[in-house]
Amino acid sequence: MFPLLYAIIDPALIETSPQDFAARLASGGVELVQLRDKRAPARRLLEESLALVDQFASAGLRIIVNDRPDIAAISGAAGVHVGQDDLPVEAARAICGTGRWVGVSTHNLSQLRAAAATSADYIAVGPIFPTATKQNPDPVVGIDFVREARKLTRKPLVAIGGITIESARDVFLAGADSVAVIRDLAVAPDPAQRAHEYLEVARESRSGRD
Ligand code: TZP
Ligand code: MG
Repeated sequence: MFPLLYAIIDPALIETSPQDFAARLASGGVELVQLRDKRAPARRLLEESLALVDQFASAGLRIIVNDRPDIAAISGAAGVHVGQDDLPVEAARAICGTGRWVGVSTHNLSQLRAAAATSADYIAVGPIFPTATKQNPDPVVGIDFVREARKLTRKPLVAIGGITIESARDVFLAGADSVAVIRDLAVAPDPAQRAHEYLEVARESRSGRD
């Protein structure tokens, strides 16, 4: 089963190091983490990714690198996440191989259909709600988009954008396999506890759904 919570670490939003934050998330039950550092030059991103992979890969935490298939592969990460302006899925696949995940972001139905026809291991859809985390976000797609997306693909669907612990249940009920969360984890007084709450909500809502 695809991990129910996809925690994204943006070093600009946290006060501790990415490793420290990842450790807290892992203690809350998180199995999938993305390193999303838009400010880091390639070398620093590589160092950050290597540090996370070295510390957590043996503990069963999958580290996904945002934007950069080369850095994902070189650092031994579990995968890469690409957007519509990054390398296309099959180009990322050529670098990362089949042993790593390649995930892709989509923001409308035509992008979703195109992504469904690729080798992507999962498809992200959003922004579901308004978000201040992403610069120049695409238009909000709403929860109904998750329902539409669910009809179009059997690939794991990850909902992203403005998701909070209060809204997560409805997102799962609409058909998401996982929720990707940045800010609501970063600002939580206890990120481990918040992660645990997401996993509880996910299990409850999905058991009512299936
Ligand atoms: N892609 C679509 S919305 C978004 C990304 C990377 C940001 C999500 O961050 P948050 O803080 O969970 O709204
Ligand atoms: Mg990107």
